[in-house]
Amino acid sequence: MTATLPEQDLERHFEHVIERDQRIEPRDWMPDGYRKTLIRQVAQHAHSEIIGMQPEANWITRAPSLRRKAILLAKVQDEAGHGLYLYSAAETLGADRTDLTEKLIESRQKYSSIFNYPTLTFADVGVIGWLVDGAAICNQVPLCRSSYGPYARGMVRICKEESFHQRQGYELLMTMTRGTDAQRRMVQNATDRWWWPSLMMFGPPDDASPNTAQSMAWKVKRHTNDELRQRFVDMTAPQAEALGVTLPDPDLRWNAERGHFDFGEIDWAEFKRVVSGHGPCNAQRLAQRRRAHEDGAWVREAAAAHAAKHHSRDHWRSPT
Ligand code: BYC
Repeated sequence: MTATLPEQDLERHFEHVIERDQRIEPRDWMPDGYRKTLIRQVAQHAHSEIIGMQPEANWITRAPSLRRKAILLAKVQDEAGHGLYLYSAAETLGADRTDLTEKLIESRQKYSSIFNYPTLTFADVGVIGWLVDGAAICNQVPLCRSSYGPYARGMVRICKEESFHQRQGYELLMTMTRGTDAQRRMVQNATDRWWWPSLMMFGPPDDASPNTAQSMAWKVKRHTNDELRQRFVDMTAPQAEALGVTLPDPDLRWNAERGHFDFGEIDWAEFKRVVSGHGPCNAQRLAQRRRAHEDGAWVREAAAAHAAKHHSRDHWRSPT
């Protein structure tokens, strides 16, 4: 739809597309707020994928076998790919990737709280696959129906890969829980440390979530933070039982009346601390990202010089 129509017609068309569950595409007119909220969410999501490579990459050099190393390398590489699709989706909204990267390394844009916790043993690799990728799937499958076309389409492939990641985590944990007592203790210890931060991935409770109502109205988000958190608990509690690990919540129990698991109070003060830059690994994660960016400067310069050379060659070759 061209931008020569009066603004109210464009807005009516936009609302009609949303109402009919169709997709907004990059060239369509969209309200500034819609564009802004998408850039915010997609950029944060992209940053999370890129920073999210670090906790697990910590174990690549110390994986216990060649097989586990190959699996972990492939998984971490997938996360890099997800980051790139998402930065590309943000670019279709007019964002500039260099600018987004700068905002991340200057702490002017967020990334997921979950990646500010340390990975202390190899069991953390399995628990991240099971819980963190499991939470990511719960949150991201509905985003395949997000109203913005490039984001929704990107999420389809990302979710396929995330569900593969979740299964690899679960498989690693099944192997470890069938192993020695020491291995079972490692799995339980990692579960104790990652459970509550995984619940925080879904964001603040609905009554403290400033963006949910508008994002739901625009169908950028399809469910509220609390709905998805509940879905995750319901999915994960039986998996914990099957694995033989205990989730560290004395209030976790099946509520037949609600048809859901009840669970305990989340420590929102901890969430706020981590999101505001004061978690156990925030400084380390950003320093590492900054270093990687600086070390990669020569690659970006070489790529730009190469592109410029080809551009000028193509220019001289083009027919007059
Ligand atoms: N950490 O109004 P709200 C992954 C921020 S998975 C940090 O509810 P919204 C991966 C929020 O941005 C992780 N910040 O916001 C998995 C907002 O701040 P601003 C990434 C958080 O957007 C495995 C403020 O708090 N997944 O990548 O409606 C391996 C108020 O929140 C968090 C995604 O990004 C948090 N946990 O809902 C490797 C999925 N929660 O911007 C990688 C896409 C909230 O107003 N994103 N905040 O300053 C979403 O679905 C939504 O953006 C959220 C938040 C549910 C996360």
